[in-house]
Amino acid sequence: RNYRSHTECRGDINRLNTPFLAIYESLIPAEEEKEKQKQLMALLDKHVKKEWPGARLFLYGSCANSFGFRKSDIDVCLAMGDADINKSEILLRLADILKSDNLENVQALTRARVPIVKLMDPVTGISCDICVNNLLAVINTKLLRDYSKIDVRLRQLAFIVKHWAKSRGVNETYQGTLSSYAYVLMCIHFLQQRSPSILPCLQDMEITYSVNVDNVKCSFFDQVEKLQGFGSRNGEGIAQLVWAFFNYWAYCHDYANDVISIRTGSIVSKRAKDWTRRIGNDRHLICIEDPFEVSHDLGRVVDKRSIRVLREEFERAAEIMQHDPNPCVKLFEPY
Ligand code: 3AT
Ligand code: MG
Repeated sequence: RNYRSHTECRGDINRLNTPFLAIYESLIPAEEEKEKQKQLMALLDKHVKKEWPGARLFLYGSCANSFGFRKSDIDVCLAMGDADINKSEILLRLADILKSDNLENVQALTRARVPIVKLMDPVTGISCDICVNNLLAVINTKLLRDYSKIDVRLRQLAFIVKHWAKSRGVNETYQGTLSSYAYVLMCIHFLQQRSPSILPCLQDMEITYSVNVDNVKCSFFDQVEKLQGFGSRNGEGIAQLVWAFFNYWAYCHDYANDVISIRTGSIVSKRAKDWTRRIGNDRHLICIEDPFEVSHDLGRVVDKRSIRVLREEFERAAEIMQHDPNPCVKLFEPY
């Protein structure tokens, strides 16, 4: 490789806080979007309750974890209580019910990896995907949202990183790059590791919230209002953090041996998880442990070709952050 780690950041880094914050502000959704989401949820809830009185609807994913851009689609989970159901049957029935209201493009995709009903609501203009009993996603959505309430720099960093990943074409799991969920975990891990740390490890504190989902125990500290000011001993601004984030993934992360783990608030070894060998399609070329499904590596979609693309993009971003006079333009240039 041509470049080495920059142990020292450029001297004018804090000059870049203002333009990065302006980008962040331009991406966050307006308040009225929340109202429209509620309106659509109320409509869906009415139909669902009529057919299945014991069922419940939850928002999950970026529309509920606080890391969603403006005008995003919403992800909804239909929780049926009973685990022993035929998902395809439920989805087909749900699609029939919703077609009879004036919702548009209602389609049941029962053969997808995560089977869903898709639809568009012409009144609010919102598109939505509804899945069945995907409760771990509802819980990991809460964990991410709770982290975002502790220090605003997480939300700022994750928006910049997601915006970069979408602009550079490295937010496409079907092409072997990483999901938005994986990028947010990378940001949480990174802020846990700053010194002094900007985020705590909620799964390593007193348990105030605990649920069992699909035989996985999900428990953590969720009284995050008590953690206001946790990161205030660390005075780093958003530009410094963006610089350090890319510097870490370009030059400091040990891809051969390390797994990042927000569950432990630290690094665990690939060897301890037995993620050293390729098994089937799982290659473990970049390792990001799911906080609840600990045998899941969010990096498992990454292959020999896409790991190169990813690492080259991390290096490009790190170089821009170190040297470019106007990084806020260059960083997000379409690929
Ligand atoms: P976008 O803003 O839509 O890019 P998102 O947060 O909605 O980001 P996804 O659409 O990729 O992210 O995923 C929706 C949610 O599904 C996010 C997370 O709660 C859950 N999820 C996604 N991938 C995984 C995974 N591999 N393991 C567990 N949960 C996941
Ligand atoms: Mg989404």
